[in-house]
Amino acid sequence: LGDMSIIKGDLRESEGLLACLEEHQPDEIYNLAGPSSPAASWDEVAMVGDIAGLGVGRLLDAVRNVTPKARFYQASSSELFGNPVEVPQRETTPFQPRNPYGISKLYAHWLTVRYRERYGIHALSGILFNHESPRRGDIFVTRKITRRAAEIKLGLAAELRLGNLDARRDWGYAGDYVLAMWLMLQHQPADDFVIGTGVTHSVREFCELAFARLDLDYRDYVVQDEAYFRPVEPAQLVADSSKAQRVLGWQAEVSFSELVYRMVDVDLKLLQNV
Ligand code: G4F
Repeated sequence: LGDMSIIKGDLRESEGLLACLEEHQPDEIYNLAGPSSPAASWDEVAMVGDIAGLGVGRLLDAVRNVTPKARFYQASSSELFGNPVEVPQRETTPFQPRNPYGISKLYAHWLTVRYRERYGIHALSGILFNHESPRRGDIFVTRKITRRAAEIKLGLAAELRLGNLDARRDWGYAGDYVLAMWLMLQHQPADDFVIGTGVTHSVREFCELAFARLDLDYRDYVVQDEAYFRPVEPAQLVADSSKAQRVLGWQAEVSFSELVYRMVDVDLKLLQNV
């Protein structure tokens, strides 16, 4: 970990947050904490609201009281747009979240904006679209596909069961998005930004590339299963990141195919090294 030290904390407990800031006096705070599955948030509504919503209020209060000069980044999400009223979505697109995850994130988003206005702290939100990497958990579709494709290639699995293959997302590489978070915090004055690639792909296209990387045809292995379908799919979530490009000089560098290949290659290597 080099110079890094890990201190455990809980967004449900103000005392721990206050003590952590008092002891470490951070210059920059990135709040990426919280449950991250929009689909699963229906099964744990109160917990999601407590951490992803109220928890951000506890943290912002600790920041303004203990380290008011610190810069604060809040991880907002394209889920704020829900079923969007315009395509693509930008900073001024109205929010209408469709699940407890998005609703909790919306509370946190507005608190961040209002703390900035009311208390003058350097707090901002990054409204990030889906960002993926080999570190992604396999409850999310990208990693579910790449891990299972690698297992199939090695004869460790026979099929991959997925939900809606025609669902589309604006998928980017997480490393690019972490750079965007950092750039946002360096910029004066504090402001909110939409971050995404501006291009959507279907789950089917993701499968096609992932399996092809392993010289396989996804149609031989992928099975659509009603159990993984979502009752409501956002119509067209796609980012307009022109403000980030203009103001921060940011744009996504890793292409969709490169992202898929990186994830597949790492999963294959991980399984071969077991
Ligand atoms: O990978 P997903 O589960 O990601 P989702 O719901 O878009 O959420 C992610 O991105 C958000 C926006 O950045 C974040 F706020 C959130 O925290 C998280 O990082 O689903 C992507 C798409 C959906 O349309 C889903 O219906 O894939 C479709 N899908 C099709 N089959 C599946 C499956 N998703 C999952 N998880 N599993 C499937 O079998």
